[in-house]
Amino acid sequence: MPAVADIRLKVLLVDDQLSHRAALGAELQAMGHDVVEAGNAEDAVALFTSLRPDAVLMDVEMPGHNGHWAAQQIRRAEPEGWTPILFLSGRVSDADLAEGIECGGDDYLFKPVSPVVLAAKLRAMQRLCSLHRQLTSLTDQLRASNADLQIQSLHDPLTGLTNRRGLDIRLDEELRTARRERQPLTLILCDVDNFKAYNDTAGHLQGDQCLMRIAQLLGETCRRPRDLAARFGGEEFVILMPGTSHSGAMFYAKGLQRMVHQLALPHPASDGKTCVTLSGGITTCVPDGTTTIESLLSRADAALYTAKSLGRDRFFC
Ligand code: GH3
Ligand code: MG
Ligand code: MG
Ligand code: MG
Ligand code: MG
Repeated sequence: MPAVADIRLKVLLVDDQLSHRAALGAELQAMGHDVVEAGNAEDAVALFTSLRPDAVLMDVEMPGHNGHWAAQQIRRAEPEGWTPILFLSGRVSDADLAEGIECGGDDYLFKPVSPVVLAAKLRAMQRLCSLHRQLTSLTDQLRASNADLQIQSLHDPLTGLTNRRGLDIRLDEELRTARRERQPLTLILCDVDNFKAYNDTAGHLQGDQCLMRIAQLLGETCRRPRDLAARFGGEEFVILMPGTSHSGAMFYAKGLQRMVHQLALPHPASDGKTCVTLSGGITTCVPDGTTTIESLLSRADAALYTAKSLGRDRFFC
């Protein structure tokens, strides 16, 4: 535990009586703290918001709003944070103390307070404050790493594309939307042709590079915000295009085939071709109550099978 007494605090000192503020302010400064003074509850809240002190020493009885009100405003002003509020009051009954704590105070001291007690109480608050800061920073780290994990769990590490899990989630959403809005939905299942032979001749690492280039291209072709390129598994990819009709899908596929040709990734063992090619199965429909993710994928898979049977390097629907 660090020597918390050495930490210099910015203390907001709230009291309607100038003489109290002067005496307490001098004591706090003698302890090495910086002091900001407010003479009423409204000023206290305004100063708290603009100066963000490390601790608040708060009188209860003041003209206008009282210290309880100010404490409540301060708590509201920092829903995530926590600044220690110590009441220092001439109202010294048990009920007064209980009410002060109830209103958001962390401690309740009776006037007059000795400098020794005040210093000790502030030290206790510093300790809690530093624990609170540690907790906040741990919570922030946890939130950030959860967000990272969330992204990782929905993406494929090799290509960076959405993975099968992410695809399932999006497909489910887009299927519902298309059904509700009676809009067409296009799904294309793409498969790299003769990829086993590619791996066998060029090697698995080169195979990975090839998949990355294809994935990059697929990602680039999905220009509209709701289009999605996903790695379905192995050398298979899915393109999901909400709002795209049959003719739009065919137009896209032609363009994609041309771009894969332009990539001109040398394929040492493709039957009849010198470069890597893609085959694809396209399905477009306005989904109804019977359309499911499985039925869409199964239709695209059947079309892909036909594209392969017809000689590969083509898209079929
Ligand atoms: P077809 O034209 O009929 O699709 O033939 P194919 O050889 O592409 O299909 P097959 O299913 O026989 O082989 C797919 C190959 O893809 C086999 C597998 O090792 C390879 N593969 C799957 N995932 C990866 C990967 O992440 N990296 C590499 N390098 N290869 C992969
Ligand atoms: Mg007062
Ligand atoms: Mg395959
Ligand atoms: Mg293949
Ligand atoms: Mg195969």
